[in-house]
Amino acid sequence: MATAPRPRGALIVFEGGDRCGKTTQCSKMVERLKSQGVDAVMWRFPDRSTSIGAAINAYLSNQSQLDDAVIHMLFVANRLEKRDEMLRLLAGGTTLVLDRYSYSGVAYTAAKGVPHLSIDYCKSLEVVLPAADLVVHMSMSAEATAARGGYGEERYEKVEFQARVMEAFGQLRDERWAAIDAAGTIDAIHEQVAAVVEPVVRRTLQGAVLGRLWD
Ligand code: FDM
Repeated sequence: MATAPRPRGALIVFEGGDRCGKTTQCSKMVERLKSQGVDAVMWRFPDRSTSIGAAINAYLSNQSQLDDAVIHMLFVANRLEKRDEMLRLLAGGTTLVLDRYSYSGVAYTAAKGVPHLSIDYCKSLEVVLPAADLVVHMSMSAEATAARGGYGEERYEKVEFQARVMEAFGQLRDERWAAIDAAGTIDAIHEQVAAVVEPVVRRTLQGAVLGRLWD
């Protein structure tokens, strides 16, 4: 008797401004899924471990200057270089939990207000990437994140800029988005996150089709 193909994993993306607690919530969610027997891994974008990621890291930590279009392309390339591995993992049944993805790419660049780097243009560069099954948007005001420890160390951690990023995120919102108020305790936020993530993971394991970004 032929064995049924292994169901694919879910692509769960966490998005939000700097210092909103995404990384903490991503890792807690992965641990929870694993404890339920779900094969899950966490990735971060930018992936600073590659040579493209090292160039991005130098830019973010103000050790280099780059044209806005160039740094945008590097962020895109940093995702494209991981595309094959993402598709392989998802097809093999692993759920990927991403700390930022293309939505950050589009929102942060669009927030710069450079006319030739519009939201539509930025989106068009990444249509070959898989769509998220769920975007967990950790929402918090730019002022509230600015009050958090370590704020201001990296290039984009400025209140006025972060407020424009929030606005740009608002324009990317679609039916796959779930907004979570990021201002509560870690455990309370985790319960809200789990309540939106778990049904999507279950649905995906039951055969939901993997889409393409922005379709
Ligand atoms: N960022 C992140 C972008 O500008 N474009 C992107 O495509 C991505 C993935 O880089 F300020 C910005 C968002 C943030 C910084 O910070 C990365 P973290 O702390 O590694 O998430």
